[in-house]
Amino acid sequence: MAPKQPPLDAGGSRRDFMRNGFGSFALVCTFAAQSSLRGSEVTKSSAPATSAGRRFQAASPFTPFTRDLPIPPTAVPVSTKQGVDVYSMDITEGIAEILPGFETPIYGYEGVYPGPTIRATKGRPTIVRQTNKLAFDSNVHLHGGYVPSAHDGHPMDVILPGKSFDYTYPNKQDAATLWYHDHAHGRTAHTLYYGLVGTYLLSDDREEELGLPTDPEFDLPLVLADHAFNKDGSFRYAENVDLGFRGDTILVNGAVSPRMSVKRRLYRLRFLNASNARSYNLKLGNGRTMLQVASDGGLLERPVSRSTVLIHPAERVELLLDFRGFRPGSEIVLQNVDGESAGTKNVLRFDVERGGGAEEFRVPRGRMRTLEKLPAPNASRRWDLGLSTSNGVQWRIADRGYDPDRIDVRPRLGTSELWQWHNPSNRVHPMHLHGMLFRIVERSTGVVHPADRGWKDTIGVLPGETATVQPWFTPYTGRYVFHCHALEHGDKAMMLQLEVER
Ligand SMILES: [Cu+2]
Repeated sequence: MAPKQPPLDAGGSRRDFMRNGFGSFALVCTFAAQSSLRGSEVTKSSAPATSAGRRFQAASPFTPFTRDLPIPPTAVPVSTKQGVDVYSMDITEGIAEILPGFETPIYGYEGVYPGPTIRATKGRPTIVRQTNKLAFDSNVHLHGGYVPSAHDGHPMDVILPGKSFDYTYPNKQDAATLWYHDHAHGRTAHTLYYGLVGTYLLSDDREEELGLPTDPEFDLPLVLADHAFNKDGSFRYAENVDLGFRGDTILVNGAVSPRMSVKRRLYRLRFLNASNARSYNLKLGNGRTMLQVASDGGLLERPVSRSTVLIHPAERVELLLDFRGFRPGSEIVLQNVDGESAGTKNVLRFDVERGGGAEEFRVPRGRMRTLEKLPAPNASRRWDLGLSTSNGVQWRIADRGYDPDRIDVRPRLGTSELWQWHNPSNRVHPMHLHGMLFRIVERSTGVVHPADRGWKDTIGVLPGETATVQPWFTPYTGRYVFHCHALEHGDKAMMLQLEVER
């Protein structure tokens, strides 16, 4: 029997749309409607209003800065054998309380959104046994990881329903904020939107030497994603292959524009843009600066002071925020200045508490690392990014759509090339390379920002821009993909394949 497909559109009619208009919101829907993602469409049944429901009628579930920032659970190994930490996760359906008083059906690792945070250490391998309890194929890609091809979560290497796969991660790279997510071909826009994302925080001795916060209380992941809701509280998704999905509400770790209670201490905030297609331009209230210490592939050479931070889908940015200089009771809002509405502008508010105790971590000054020198490039390639309408709306790289039976590039292991992303379209294309890292060499839109000069695995190629990157085809041979991480673009064929050969 063929596996059931995920529902293509869990949205109902426009009448069912619960808009994020927190200023004028009136709760008109039935409280706690039960819905399920099971089967080919969302089923709904109504339940009577409860006292809990009435309590929420006074305030909109979209009112910003009312919920405390949720922290995803930290994964605990089921065993440790000969220095290898073994984890076990179920890829399954779940229910999340995203809007207070509502139940939102999700897909989730361990049934939660975002999935459990895996904290790994350089030099200490992990094995993650993933069991697919969904009714359709799934797999897991460790985004940004140096991972052998067979464990990379290639779009065609899927876990069938009811089956398991042991993903082995060598963790031989430098400390970085990695993340894991579904990569089964053609449905990532849907499955990531409904919750199949989690962070994987790889640490090493260098960040300890630098005194960066490593205590989970002060070192935490912040998963950004824009969503929309039906009146029963379920996620609303409508496919738009050209623009990509745009929601009217920003979630941070699965809560609407939450508040985060902070001590007068130093915090290391690891932002992940897990949105389908939205970019964020983060800015602190009153234009205070933020200190960026790391990007996709780990530490920058030097910390970079930033007044705004642009983060495209799939990118990670580590920011140090120092609340020691703030008076207790201070409220500092982090905004997305590119948002088009209150719901897409308000990201997070930091509420400074009294006290905090002695600081044990340090703000790094000067050089944090020396980036490895890449071998001289031995080829130069140009990849044109464009839309095709000959077979429905699809996206193309160099006039090609994804074909799993075709290898588009065969670089030699250990070599490097110059790859020029040429984007004549009017969309941002966050181009991502699996299994290896690159550096940004040149941008037609201006100088390469100091914060973009570290190791990268994703670059947001802007409308009209030509950006040149230098990938280093290391450390493994084998088949990998590179693709646009605007998920609707990647699903609709904006993906090619490389095979690294010895
Ligand atoms: Cu794209």
